[in-house]
Amino acid sequence: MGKALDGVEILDFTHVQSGPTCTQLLAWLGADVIKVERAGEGDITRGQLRDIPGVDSLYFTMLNHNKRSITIDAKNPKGKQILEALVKKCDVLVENFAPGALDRMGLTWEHIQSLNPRMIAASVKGFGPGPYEDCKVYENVAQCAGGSASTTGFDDGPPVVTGAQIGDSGTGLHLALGIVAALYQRNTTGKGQKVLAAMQDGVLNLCRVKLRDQQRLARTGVMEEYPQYPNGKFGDAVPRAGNASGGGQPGWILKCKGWETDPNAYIYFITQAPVWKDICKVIGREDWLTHPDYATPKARLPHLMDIFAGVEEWTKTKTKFEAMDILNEYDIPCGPILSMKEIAEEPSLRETGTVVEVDHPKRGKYLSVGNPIKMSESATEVKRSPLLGEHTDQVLAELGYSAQQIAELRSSGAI
Ligand code: CAO
Repeated sequence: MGKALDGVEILDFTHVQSGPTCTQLLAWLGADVIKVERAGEGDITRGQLRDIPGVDSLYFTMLNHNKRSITIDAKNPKGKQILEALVKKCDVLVENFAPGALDRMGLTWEHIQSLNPRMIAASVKGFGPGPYEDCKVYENVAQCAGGSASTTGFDDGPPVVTGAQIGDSGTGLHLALGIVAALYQRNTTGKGQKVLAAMQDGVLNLCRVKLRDQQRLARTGVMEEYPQYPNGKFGDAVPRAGNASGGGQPGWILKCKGWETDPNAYIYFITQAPVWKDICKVIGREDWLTHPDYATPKARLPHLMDIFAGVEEWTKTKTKFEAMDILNEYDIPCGPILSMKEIAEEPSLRETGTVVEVDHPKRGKYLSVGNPIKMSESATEVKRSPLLGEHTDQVLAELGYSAQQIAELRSSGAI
């Protein structure tokens, strides 16, 4: 079976997490992704957080599947020639260097266009144009600048960053969509274009509901589904909402049986209005059905924390999985707090290819997250990440370099 992006060639100048997430997705969709790295060291993540001495880290292997690796010194004149040959041949250049680094390599947008007017040049940067455009940015900086940290955590504590890599992987995902759209537009215009995904923008896009709430707060001074209502105080900015749902259906994280010793014995419980009767029945609080403080969604809003405390009396008597089974019988929305260990061991995720076991020549078998996007006519086969420079000779041969020329390039330090 063919792949959606068969025939698309990507010059992958990405490193660390945001850019590699993007090009890995494109590779999974069928693009030929040629990752350019510096000889000797390569992508810095190859050596970061290593669990096996001398072996590419899981950080690197889990972000660089299905790619080829070529080493080029982009600052060596002969290395530059190879890069330019790749720019002429490829459809897309993806990079996430610090601002200005690509220009300093000589690959300005004007030069790229002169070499290949069909080239799509896609970048992740920390910030878009503006006061911080020259800043280097990592994940948590983006979470803080994009509105996530100020709205995450509890009201009585400091801002908190989330474990989901919304700044890096989230922005890589945004960039991939931009690239695919630019490829589609090129079908009619015949021209490439620049695609920019700034991490601050990507995080803010994922925090869209909080900008919604900012405006609600400005208008009404209160948000009734937030835990600050009715007894706490609202200031002039969206507060941290703990585990409140963020939507129209109030929810909270509740303890389950075993919570005293298991840090993940919890369930997310949503008091969806249409199943309120069933909730009361299941937890043995049918008195709530006629109680004026609990009978309607509006009446319940000032009492949400009492309600969750009441439901928790019930969830504490069940394991999170027992509670799930019972609640699902009544279509009561809920979700177990799953640990990474539980996720790694979950058979259904293995069956769908969401969690995959990959074999690597140096590290042996390891687990990775497969392609979360499932396409009926473009199935993803997860292939191990390349060793540093594993495909240098192959890619150069495809560009027309002879074995002798490749040997000369190697001895000159260009590759
Ligand atoms: N040959 C020669 N030089 C190379 C090269 C190659 N193959 N690959 C990279 N380089 C050079 C670059 O040209 C640059 O050199 P100059 O600064 O002298 O022009 C240098 O390596 C370092 O690049 P960098 O500044 O991007 O790397 P850094 O480690 O200092 O910064 C990061 C890393 C992530 C902070 C920065 O790249 C950045 O802000 N990127 C944009 C935002 C982003 O993607 N952040 C998320 C990263 S994932 O958490």
